[in-house]
Amino acid sequence: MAITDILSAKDIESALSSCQADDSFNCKSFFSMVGLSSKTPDQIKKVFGILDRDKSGFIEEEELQLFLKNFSSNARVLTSTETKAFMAAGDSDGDGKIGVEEFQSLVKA
Ligand SMILES: [Ca+2]
Repeated sequence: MAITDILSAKDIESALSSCQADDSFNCKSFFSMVGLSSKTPDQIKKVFGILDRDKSGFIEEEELQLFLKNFSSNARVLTSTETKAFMAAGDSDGDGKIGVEEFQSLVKA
């Protein structure tokens, strides 16, 4: 299962080029540019499964930091400011990690 099975390579390229500079990443804009916001809950769940690298059922902070690398291995890691802001946006129950339902709500928000 590759991320390009769900998202278009062209959209991924534009989304990545929009946040090349440190601290320019915004999860809402990224989800929209990459075309994820318009996907079905099931497709969003599949993307979640890719982001959850250790298959723990949650996206932890270390995985969030590597978020852009799931779209291209050459992409940068998120800064700690970006990672914390992303976590704060998605972690609605405050357990320090993002579950699949939290991720689906964040993407659709
Ligand atoms: Ca995980």
